[in-house]
This record gives sequence, structure tokens and C-alpha cells, in this order.
Amino acid sequence: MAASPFSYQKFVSFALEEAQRSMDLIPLPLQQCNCKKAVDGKTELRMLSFRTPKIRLLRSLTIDGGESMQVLDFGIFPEPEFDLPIFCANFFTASGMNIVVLDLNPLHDVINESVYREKYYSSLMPLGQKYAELLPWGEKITSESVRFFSPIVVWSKFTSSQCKHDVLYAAFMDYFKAWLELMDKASAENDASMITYNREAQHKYLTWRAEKDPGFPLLSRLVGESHAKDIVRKFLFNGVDALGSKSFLDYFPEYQQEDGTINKKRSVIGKSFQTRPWNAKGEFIGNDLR
Ligand code: BLA
Repeated sequence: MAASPFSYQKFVSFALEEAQRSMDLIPLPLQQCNCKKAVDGKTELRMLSFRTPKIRLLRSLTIDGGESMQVLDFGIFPEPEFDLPIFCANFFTASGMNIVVLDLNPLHDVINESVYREKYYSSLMPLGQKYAELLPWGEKITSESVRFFSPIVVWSKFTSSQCKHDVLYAAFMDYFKAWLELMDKASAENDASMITYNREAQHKYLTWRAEKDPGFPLLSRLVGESHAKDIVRKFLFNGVDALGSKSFLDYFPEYQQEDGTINKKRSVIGKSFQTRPWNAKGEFIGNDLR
């Protein structure tokens, strides 16, 4: 029997089973169908979405292009009553190369707000340190992305091997369990101004990701531009049109071009950060982000 090709399906199965041990996942009818064939007639996209009382949206997209390409985009967005981090697993595998972001993306600023950073990341630093060694820092990354990352982010690029994929699976399971534990402990905020603060932070995050997702060109090639836009705005980053009314340029005015349109570049600052810009305590040791 031929070895089955590598797939991210088992990551999704793990996450859903693990989540279901402690809560009821209520399916969300966001996607017209769970499974969609790309225009090449071969590549398959699978989408699932759920909510719970604490989770506004848990969604998963896997793209199965057989040997040539495998993608996982798994995200969890809490209700605005919680200042919990956003679970973020974005794994892109093609032609034996892997581009990996795994993080509990901070809802609020962890570079300047040490109280928020310590609340969620102090206890997770050993976990982050472990995988920082096993999955070394990827190539230079843009300042814009670093602003959305936490001190425990796994940002890595590597060539495929069974060993690396096993490590990535272990990292995914550990980060997922860590996020579930934070969620279990979290209690809802009652203060309306704090809820608004959380909601706006999540909306800013969604606005960024919906506009600048590095996967968008590929998604457009797979399903056409109009479907790709729907997947991004209505599924992956659902809430971008509902949680707030500010526009991309309201949040990120530095992307405004002279004619008023949005600069298509992913970064206006450029790439920096050759090495991990956080120390073992989770303090930011990169230079100024601007
Ligand atoms: C590349 N994806 C990347 C890169 C990052 C991310 C950092 C490297 C290029 C860069 O620096 O921009 C991911 N960036 C993130 C994440 C955040 C961020 C998660 O700022 C969160 C704040 N990736 C996907 C999906 C696809 C995909 C669904 O998640 C495909 C459908 C593809 N990612 C993809 C591809 C590249 C990439 C093709 C390489 C091409 C490129 O860099 O343009």
C-alpha cells in the first residue's frame, strides 16, 4: 500500500475531539457546504464552523491538493466579553516546503501592555521556548505581522520530513490544549467599556487579516476571486462586517495611497526581525516596530 500523503485533517479531528470533551460545539451555518472542489477539479477545500457560549467563532479550513499542496487555517475567536487570545494555526505546505504560523495571537498589545502579556503568556513561556527550539524562527518577517504575534509564536519555514510534521502536530496539540485551558478559566467581563475595548481589538484584527491574508491569491486561483472573497470575509474572518464599522484605512492609515485606495503591499514598513524578538520572559527585544 502506498504511504498516505501528509494531510492536516488529523489536526482538525484532534482539535474538535479535544474541544468537545469540555464543551458543546454548536455548528454554525456559515459555509454553503462543508466541502468544495477547486476549479482544477482535484483540490478539495473543507470548511467547518462552530460556536459555544464563550466562543463567537471556531472555524477550520483545510485544503487538500494531494502531494502538491496541503493547507490548514484554524482559528478561534472568543466572544467580546473575553479578552482571551485568538487561536491561530496557519500551515501552508507545498512542494516539500512549509510556512508555519502557530500562536495564541494576543487580543491586546503585548509589547507595551505588560499586564495583559503577563496575564496570558508568563505561564506559557516554557511551552513557547520548547517549540522555538524545535521549530526555529523562519525567515525575516514584517513588522506588521509581528505586531499581531505573541511572545510564544511559532514562526517557521522548513522542508518536509516525518519528524518535522510530528513536531508540528505536537506543537498544535499543545497550543490548542493551552488555549482551551485559558478559555476554561476565563470569566466574562461585565464592564461595558471593557467589552467594547475587546470587540474593537478583535475587529481590528479581523480587518487586518481579511485584507492582507497571504493565502488570498492562492485561494483566488483555486475557487475564483469572488468565492475567495466570500471565504475570507464571511467564513475565515467572519465578524469583519459585523463587529465594528471602522474601515481598514481607519485602523491602518499608513496604507492609504494618494488616490485614497489601499496599498496592496502586505507591508509598508518592510521585513525585519531575522531572529525572535522576544526574550525568555516574553519581553519584546526587537527595535522599534516602525
Ligand atoms: C506566507 N503566511 C505567509 C507568511 C506569513 C503568513 C507570515 C510569510 C510571508 C509574510 O511575511 O507575509 C501568515 N501572517 C500570517 C498569519 C498572520 C500574519 C497567520 O500576519 C497573522 C496575523 N496561508 C494560509 C492559507 C493559505 C496560505 C489559508 O493561511 C492558502 C490558501 C498561503 N501563506 C500562503 C502562501 C504563502 C504564505 C502561499 C507564501 C507566499 C507569500 O509570502 O506571499
